[in-house]
Amino acid sequence: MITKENIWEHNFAHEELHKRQLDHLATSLTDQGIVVEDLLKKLDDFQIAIPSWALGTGGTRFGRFPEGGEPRSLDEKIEDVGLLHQLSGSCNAISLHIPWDIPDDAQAIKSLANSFGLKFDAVNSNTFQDQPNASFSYKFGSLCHVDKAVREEAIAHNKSVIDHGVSLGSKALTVWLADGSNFPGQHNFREALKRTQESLEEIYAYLPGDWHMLIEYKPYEPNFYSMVIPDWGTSHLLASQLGEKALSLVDLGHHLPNTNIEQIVAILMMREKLGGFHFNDSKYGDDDLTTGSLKPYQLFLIFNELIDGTEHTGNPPLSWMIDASHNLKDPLEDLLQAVEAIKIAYAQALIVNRLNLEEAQRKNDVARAQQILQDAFRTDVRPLVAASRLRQGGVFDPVTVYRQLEIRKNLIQKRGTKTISTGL
Ligand code: PSV
Ligand code: MN
Ligand code: MN
Repeated sequence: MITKENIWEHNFAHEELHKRQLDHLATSLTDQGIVVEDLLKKLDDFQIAIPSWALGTGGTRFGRFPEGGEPRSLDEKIEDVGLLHQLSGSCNAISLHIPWDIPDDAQAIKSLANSFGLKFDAVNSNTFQDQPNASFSYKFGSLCHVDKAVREEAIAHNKSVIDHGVSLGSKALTVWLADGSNFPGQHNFREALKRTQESLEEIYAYLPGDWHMLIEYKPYEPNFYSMVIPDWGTSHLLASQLGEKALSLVDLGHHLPNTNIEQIVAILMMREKLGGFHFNDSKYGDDDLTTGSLKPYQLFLIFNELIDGTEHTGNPPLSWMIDASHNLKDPLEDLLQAVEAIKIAYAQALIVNRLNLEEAQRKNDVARAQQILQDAFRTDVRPLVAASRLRQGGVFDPVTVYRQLEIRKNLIQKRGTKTISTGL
């Protein structure tokens, strides 16, 4: 849908402007002793996975207002991620939810993805909904269920998700459990966690040698009195007991308001147990709004810890994914905005003067420490992010190109207005 000529024309038209902006920033960074080429290489390498369920219009339990042109199949979801990657140069992977996206012919799906330069990131299991033809219901839980037969069904499902992942070249299984209770007395907390641990052990034993299991936590929803894995401590406890292939996954929306997420990141990395991220933004809870739309400073502080942790701990490489819902905006525009926000926060954190920060911390110079962080945060690094995008074959201004080429209109013509996407 986007030709090389489209990209060339747009980039050519903005060449002068881009050069002027970049020169200005590069001069200022060089004056600070920063090697701009090193920064660009790090930005080039930073790739964010897109979940297969985020490409359609989202919704709430009150309603959904689809834009049209939504992908009707896994093939079309891959095409959409290919489009995002073509524009941004930063989305080289797709993350599947099974059974929403069962790859019937793994080889064909893999080669379609390859043709867009895409790989398969972590595969996600789903035991939070009953599946058609299932023998048992997850109404009262899955891996924690009191009935062994239900637990076995959920374990078998997770194993089959691993099998699908293996056939696609994925290297991680993400487990998010909706398991929990809605009323006091419903669960024996200790026993529910113990059963979950035992179920996870069986899934862990099935993991291929070079795989990771990423354990997500969430304080509430869909259960509102207790969740079996409510917080990073419980996730870390499970991951530690399981073994070195099990790691915790931080979804930015899965915290109670005002939680210090950057501190959680630092501690998990210190323990070498942080496995990945689900990016989104929120005001209240798991709002799943566009990353960086509400709390860009928090996002920057998180990246600041991620970089510090990468330099000072042996934490394994992380899996990055956007996990947001697009209720009002065109999902593809929203995802492009999220990718940009993530790369901006990363670039800002990369330019933090760490030697000066360490010195300020050693001397208890609180005001200077704050100043150092805010100097980086208040730097407009967008020209640097654009430069990296252009090096990756992307465009100067992704959303503008998306609009000028009327991509949504084309998608609606091709796919219709009434498509119903899988997912939430
Ligand atoms: C749950 O709220 C979650 O964040 C998990 O990552 C799920 O897999 C995803 O949303 C999609 O339902
Ligand atoms: Mn998530
Ligand atoms: Mn969530």
